[in-house]
Amino acid sequence: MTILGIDRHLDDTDLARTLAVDVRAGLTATPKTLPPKYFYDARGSQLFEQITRVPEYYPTRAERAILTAHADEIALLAGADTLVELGSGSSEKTHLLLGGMRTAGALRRYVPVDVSESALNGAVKELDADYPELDIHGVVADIEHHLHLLPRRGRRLVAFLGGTIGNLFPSERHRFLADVRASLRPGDTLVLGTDLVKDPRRLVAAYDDAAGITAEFNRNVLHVINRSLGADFLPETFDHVATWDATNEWIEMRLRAGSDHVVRIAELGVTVEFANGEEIRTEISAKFRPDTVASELALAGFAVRSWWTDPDGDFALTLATP
Ligand code: AVJ
Repeated sequence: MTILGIDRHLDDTDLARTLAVDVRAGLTATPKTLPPKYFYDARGSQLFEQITRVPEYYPTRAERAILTAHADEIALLAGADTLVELGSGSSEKTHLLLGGMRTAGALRRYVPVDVSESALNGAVKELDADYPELDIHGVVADIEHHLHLLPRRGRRLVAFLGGTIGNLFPSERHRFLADVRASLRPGDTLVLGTDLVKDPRRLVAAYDDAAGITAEFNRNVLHVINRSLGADFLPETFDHVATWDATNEWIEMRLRAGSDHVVRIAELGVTVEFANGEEIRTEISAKFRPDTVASELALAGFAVRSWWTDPDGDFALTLATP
């Protein structure tokens, strides 16, 4: 493995500034909201790893099953020598894709893209011994803003896995897919992971596990705001709420205040009033139908080449080309 270095399009000051802007906007709005991207500090990332192992949270296992069965086929169809991974989460999935690309004979380069440099370093370390032939070119970037800055070398397979696209609202999703499309050239390929609509009881359980890990993950965003912006939230006084919105076909996570109270956010010079029972929306996680995945990709200028689900039909991977 050769580490080619890291491109930084974002630093801690940028992150602190966007957090401040987003928190001010979200907590002074009615109803109150917070963006899901701030769950993932070191503790939040650890809690998410734990979520992927609770019995109720099927998406990670389902996506892994698809990759285990079809990574070689995906690699052959893509014919890529470069894997670009947007939000380079778990190295295990990366491993399956890189393995497929190696079997296909073309593997040269891995480009993990993440807002967190420590997440990038983690991803690189995990792959160290296994892929001596690999050049690694890390990119610290916000995938909602910096897609045009991605390295252009090689024939690329761009992976956006985990169902994270479901965290975007439909209009944001369209813009994101159109931006990905604009950043690709002929010969490049997108592989997109999407969670699928299913029995609402299973969906709600996946976002409200009995062990309470998702609840703690949800409250973690308040710990992040306390630490980063000098706020005095009492996270444990907020209840975790997960509901299925049948109209929009998304899971909504919220935090519900347990009393009338006021929170001070020192670094914003802001106080926020909560009524007992008032909720902050912290995440949507949209679920898809096979035909909506295809039509949204088509609307963004992609042609769908192939798609796969796990044996239970819970999750889908779609291969699309510009
Ligand atoms: C990592 C964004 C795909 O939406 O299912 C897990 C995050 N939130 N449990 C998802 C999450 C609550 C997860 N993604």
